[in-house]
Amino acid sequence: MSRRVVALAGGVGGAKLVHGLANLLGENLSVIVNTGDDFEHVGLSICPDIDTVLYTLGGIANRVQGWGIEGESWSFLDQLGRLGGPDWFRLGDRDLAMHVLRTMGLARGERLTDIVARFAARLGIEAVILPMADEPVRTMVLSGDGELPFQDYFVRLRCEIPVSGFRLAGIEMASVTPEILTTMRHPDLDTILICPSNPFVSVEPILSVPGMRTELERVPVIAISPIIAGQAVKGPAAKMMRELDMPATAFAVAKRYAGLADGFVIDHADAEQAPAIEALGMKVLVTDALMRDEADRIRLARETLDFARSLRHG
Ligand code: FO1
Repeated sequence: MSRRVVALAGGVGGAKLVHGLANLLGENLSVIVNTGDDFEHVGLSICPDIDTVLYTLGGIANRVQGWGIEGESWSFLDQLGRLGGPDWFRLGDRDLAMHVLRTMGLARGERLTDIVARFAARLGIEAVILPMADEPVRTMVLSGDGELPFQDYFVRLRCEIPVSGFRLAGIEMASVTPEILTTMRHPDLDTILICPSNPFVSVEPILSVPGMRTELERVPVIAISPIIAGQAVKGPAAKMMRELDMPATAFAVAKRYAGLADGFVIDHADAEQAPAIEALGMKVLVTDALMRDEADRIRLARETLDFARSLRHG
């Protein structure tokens, strides 16, 4: 029997586990990707998390920075800066092709879902990659008296300002796509995974799409902690937790997923938190949750799928 798996993912951290899962599951993997990080920049529609997943599964990602394309050149960006344009967001020459084609497709009235499916096919990707919604949703970062778009916070300001909350602009107009509904209701779907992505700005936008949460009630949901030993594996998750008056722990992440996740995966470094997480009503898998290389990605993916199977049978 072919078991189908859905993964909810943000950018770099999520894409690593997705890569491991894709190795094991091929076309039986569907990935629902955050679009809250998307923005319009120099006239182009940029979808950073979708592109990170596309480049990673397409085998062309820059492994060191986690986003963008390996062996990229920067002539466009250099000239943009020389002419006084905004060069704080680094658009590589090859990466530009994706943004240009996507912008053209959206301008023609195509759905983001269809555009992404075409890119995935062109890159030889077997897994199904689904934007969380076709309508634009934009994560706004609240700080002090104001708010600013996510990429301004993340890239331009290097996460240096303290956050006090988030607003998902446009979320009330967003809806679960027909492709996501079909995927979530597939009779062979047996596990939904929440990747080790930022719980506030990667996972929360996906869960906030109206109608999404009820689609997560049919099969076991397993979340993998993005926090190991009090630190985010990647990005500002731990810093955000502290600024939001939460301890930066795997347990605090598990608490956010209480009532939603049936299982939670943590690192050996956080093993002492397992009983408290189990008291939230989840089973816990303690393992090596850090993905240093491709072998780790596949190992963690396999262990997580085995864990999911044990929950169904046990
Ligand atoms: N991240 C950066 O830290 N600096 C950049 O200049 C940058 C450019 C960029 C261009 C295209 C793209 O698809 C992603 C890019 N990212 C960049 C990554 C992105 O901002 C973040 O990884 C995600 O939004 C967070 O998940």
